[in-house]
Amino acid sequence: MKLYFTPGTCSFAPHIAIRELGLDAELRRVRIGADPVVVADGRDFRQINPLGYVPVLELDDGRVLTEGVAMLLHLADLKPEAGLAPAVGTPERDELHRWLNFISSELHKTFSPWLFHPEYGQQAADVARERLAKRLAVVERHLADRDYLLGERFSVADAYLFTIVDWTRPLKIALDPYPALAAYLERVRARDSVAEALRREKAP
Ligand SMILES: N[C@@H](CCC(=O)N[C@@H](CS)C(=O)NCC(=O)O)C(=O)O
Repeated sequence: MKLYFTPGTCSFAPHIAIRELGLDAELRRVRIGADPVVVADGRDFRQINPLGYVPVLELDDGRVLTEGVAMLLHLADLKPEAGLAPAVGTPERDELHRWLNFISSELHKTFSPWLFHPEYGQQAADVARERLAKRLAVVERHLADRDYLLGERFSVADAYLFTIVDWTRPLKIALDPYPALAAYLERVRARDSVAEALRREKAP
């Protein structure tokens, strides 16, 4: 399989999942923006994803999967024994879906684009920061008495939450009001999968 990625973006979430599962994946770096291109060959990335978004996962059967959440579930289900997603039909699986959707619609799309695109203006950024604070407080309360979103065990929702909430660093959003979340980020950052994914994304 091939993962189209851009360092520092949401494509880091499926990359963490790939490393957690020890899967063999070819990495294809993309330069996103107005004219997104696949760095290696200069191909117009919109031929692969018309919206120009990373991540994209090209599967071995030739299918092209867009949407990070779909990728995370696909990857986790390749190796159910790794426990990155609870079994279908269980209450824990419902929790996983709930968190993946929350991260995608309430966190990811509040950070991005509103806090990464100055052209939307200061008012949009202020509103986004306010909305984000309420949503981070929800996560903070949830993590107060558990190590990971689903409890004891790391799941693909953690790969996604870590990736998105770590954007607080470049955006200089202080985590003082969220001590459990801050500790959680360091817990996830310490995982071998995260270090390995970072190392590979930095490789030339
Ligand atoms: N709905 C997509 C959104 C992906 C997305 O927002 N990707 C960002 C990086 S985090 C991107 O590629 N942005 C490029 C752009 O806005 O032109 C998903 O969840 O996979």
